[in-house]
Amino acid sequence: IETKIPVQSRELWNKHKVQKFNTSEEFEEKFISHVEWTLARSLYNCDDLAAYQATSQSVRDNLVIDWNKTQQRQTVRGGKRVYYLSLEFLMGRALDNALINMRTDTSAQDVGKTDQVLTKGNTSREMIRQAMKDLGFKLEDILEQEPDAALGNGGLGRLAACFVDSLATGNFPAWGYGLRYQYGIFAQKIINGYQVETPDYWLNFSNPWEIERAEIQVPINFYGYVDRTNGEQSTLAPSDWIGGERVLAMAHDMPIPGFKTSTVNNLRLWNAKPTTEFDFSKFNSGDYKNSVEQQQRAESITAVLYPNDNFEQGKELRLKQQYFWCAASLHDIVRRFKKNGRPWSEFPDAIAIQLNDTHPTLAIVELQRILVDLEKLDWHLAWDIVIKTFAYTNHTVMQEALEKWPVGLLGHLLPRHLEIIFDINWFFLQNVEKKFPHDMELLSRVSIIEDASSDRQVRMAFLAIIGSHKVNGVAELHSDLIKTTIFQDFVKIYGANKFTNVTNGITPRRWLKQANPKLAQLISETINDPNDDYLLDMSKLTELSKYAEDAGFQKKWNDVKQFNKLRLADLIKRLNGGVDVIDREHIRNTLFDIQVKRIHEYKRQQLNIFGVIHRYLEMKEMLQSGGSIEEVANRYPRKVSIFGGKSAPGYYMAKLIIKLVNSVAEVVNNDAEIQDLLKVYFIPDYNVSKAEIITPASDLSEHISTAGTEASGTSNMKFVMNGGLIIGTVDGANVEITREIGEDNIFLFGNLSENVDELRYNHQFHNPELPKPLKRVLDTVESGAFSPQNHHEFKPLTDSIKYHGDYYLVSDDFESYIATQDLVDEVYHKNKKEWLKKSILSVANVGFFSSDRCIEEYAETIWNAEPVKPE
Ligand code: 9GP
Repeated sequence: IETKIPVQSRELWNKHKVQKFNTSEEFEEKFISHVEWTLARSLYNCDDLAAYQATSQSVRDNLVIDWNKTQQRQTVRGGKRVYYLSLEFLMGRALDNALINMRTDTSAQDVGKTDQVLTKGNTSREMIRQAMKDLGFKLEDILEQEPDAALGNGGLGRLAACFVDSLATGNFPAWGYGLRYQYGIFAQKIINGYQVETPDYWLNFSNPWEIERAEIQVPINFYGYVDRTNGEQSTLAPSDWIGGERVLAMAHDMPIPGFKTSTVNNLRLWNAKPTTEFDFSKFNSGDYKNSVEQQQRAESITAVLYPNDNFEQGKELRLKQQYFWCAASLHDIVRRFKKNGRPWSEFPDAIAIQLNDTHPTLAIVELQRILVDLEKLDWHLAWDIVIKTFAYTNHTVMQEALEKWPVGLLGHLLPRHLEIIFDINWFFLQNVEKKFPHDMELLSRVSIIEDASSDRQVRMAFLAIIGSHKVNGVAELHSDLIKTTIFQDFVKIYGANKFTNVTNGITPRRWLKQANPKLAQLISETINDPNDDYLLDMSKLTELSKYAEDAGFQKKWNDVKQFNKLRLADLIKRLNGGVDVIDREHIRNTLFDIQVKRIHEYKRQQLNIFGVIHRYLEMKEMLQSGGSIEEVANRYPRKVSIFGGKSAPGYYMAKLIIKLVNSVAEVVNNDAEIQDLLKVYFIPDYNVSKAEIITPASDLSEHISTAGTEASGTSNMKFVMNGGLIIGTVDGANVEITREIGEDNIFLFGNLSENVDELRYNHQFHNPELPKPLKRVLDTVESGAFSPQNHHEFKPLTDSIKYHGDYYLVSDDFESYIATQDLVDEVYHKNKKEWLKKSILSVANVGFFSSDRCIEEYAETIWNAEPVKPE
């Protein structure tokens, strides 16, 4: 590797080589020097926040040493590099995760002997916990100081975060590229039952997990025009794009440690900055203030994350973000490649770029522009390189989530890119015409440019397919659906091999070990795996099946669940202003029924809350017709229905669903007659760190989307990994979950995706009668029972089912939903042994859903990439 340091000086460098801390004493020394030197504090003013900062800096120092070695190793070995482009990385907190991942193994004789382990180089969480205690702090309190890095909306962003963890764990030479938003997803407050958004300025205190790379600044252009005064008329020839506005992309790096490996990969996030160039024409004309203001606007590009999940709004600033990020990342990738001096034709052997959804599709166009305009490659040679380099992951079939950009807007912002898109489309359509002559309909259906309306649009998903060598869906059902619906024509054109499936996964380090330490401990003890190797090889969990019916083991299993339920009850009490919602005395016999995810009509939180209302009405009716509370409790045993999730700020119906949940909670929780048998609670500001408390506490979780709408879902996997059972539709990854854990261990209900069209048609043209129990629920809602001040408050919700075609088929699935909920009650309350057996068997067979398995599949079937292991 190149270096500027003369040979005679290198010895000195080696002599003073920085060292990692290995013992608690070395850690303590580091910690104190960071308190004093980095934070300029001391023994007398080191609070929990400062302690968190100093701990993180110390841990980061260790990671940085490995990070440097990893980068050197990957450069020297020269394997294929993978770049994961994602507009969202929903990382959550970093410190606890780093402590878990940088653990070293404990030898068998040291298990349980903390003080011995301390001196044996175990840099794991236990050592730091003890050291923190000695320094006067509690690790748990320190961890709580860290704000979530909430640079994502939901499943798509969290998937990217799990993937970078697995890429590092699998020793793949892989970087993530994203944006460093100053404001992550908004913080949600619930005021009088309504969602209120407040800004999440997560960088309020300096972020110890990022390394600012002030030396890596990439100039990015927007607007302007293509200059053809050099006489070259063809858009296929190298062209000069004269940008009209220029900003700088500055890199911020986040080290990503793998689990039980010294590989530390990089997540590079770009920040927009003004250039130092100055508009002298404005200055000279006396408009100094204006020219500075214009410069300052640069920063707005990376100011906020767009808060929509599965919905594209088409705002110019969003397109600017996308290009800014794609161009900066591509420039960085190309620069690194060029250092090797390899010919361009080897670019796809050296580099694989994965597009997380269509958001980074402009990267395809940017690489073509770099190769043709800047590197002067022949257009077709360049295009061949581009296709071999990129692969695209689709995450949705829903029309409103498929990105399209008006041709006018794209051409104004990126004039040269629009030319290239037209050329890509032209050659593509020619090939289609050759294969399927005279099929004008087909040509117009598959054209990148949608020409149906006066407002022509660029269809980003089509561009992504055409510019990639592989396209994958994220669960089997979804991958089949894209082939038969939205991308059907492309299967005809390219053949089915271009389309594949990689079922999503989650990292067991965060979602089991970190979120559920008690369960992790019980597992490692039971399967005799003190070094937690099962977190790398989840097939080891099948050992647990042996104990599924063992009474002693079931008791321990249940105790862990109760512990986690109490932990959640504490969180809820804290969020509820110190007032308990859940009756702790009966917590063992209270079923925790949880639905936490983005609020969306297709995810059907409305079905869940209508089910709750139905239950409440049934209970009330029993009491009114003379039933005793014991009889009611026998039929409708104790249950708490927990909701959580954010709605996009402009999504009226989703916000109304949140309000309905809170209004129902208000009535039900205060109804003394039902004596705490039913409680409802909406957890405000659901995020990754709350999910780590919520997920382990579920008895039952709900994944009840209309069949065919949820591409995969990943929280379903998290709940199963924590021993919660699922009530769900035959949708997304629920299908594979059923296959893996067995259909006896999941509560499935509802219509199948193949019936959805027919059911929708039926609603549109025949207006079928509502099932009686649902009608009663909707009538009650409309009577103002939950909105005494405004009887019409929830009418848009009830009307959408009654009069507007019930697009999400709530009425079609309602009866099977409540019947299945009855079954849940029966098993949970009447046959606890059976319930625990299902729970244990679920965890025993959840191994397939580790994101390590996903990454291996991507590496093998899409990237053709190999790990670069440390010696
Ligand atoms: O809605 C899907 C969700 O089902 C999936 O689990 C997640 C990760 O693959 O992606 C979501 N899609 C989007 O957020 C937008 O396409």
